[in-house]
Amino acid sequence: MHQHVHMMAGPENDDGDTVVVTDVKPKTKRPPLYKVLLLNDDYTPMEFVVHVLERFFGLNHAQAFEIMLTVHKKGLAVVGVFSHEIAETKVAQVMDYARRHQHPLQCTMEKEE
Ligand code: TYC
Repeated sequence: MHQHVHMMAGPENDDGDTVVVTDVKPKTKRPPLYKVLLLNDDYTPMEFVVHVLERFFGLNHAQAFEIMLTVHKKGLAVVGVFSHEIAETKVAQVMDYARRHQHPLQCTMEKEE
């Protein structure tokens, strides 16, 4: 545990300086994690979304189909949780892949609480 030393001298203190030692909380914050979200739309084919989830998120077909259906019914779903750099890469890969195939599929990221 790290400590701070305080030297205190007061006018009405006749015994000289007083040493006060206080503990300092070790501040090693883990880096924040980011949720990658897939958004529903009316035009992107279901099979394309399933393919995207398999290709970029390492899901098997059943997992990918399940998440695709959740997005379709609820409007969005978390498809994974990653470091900032990995999340940014996934979002860029999905957005670029959708654009190249002329689908309006949207993918975003959001800091985890
Ligand atoms: N709603 C789309 C459809 O009915 C399917 C879809 C699912 C689109 C998930 C986007 O992220 C999405 N064809």
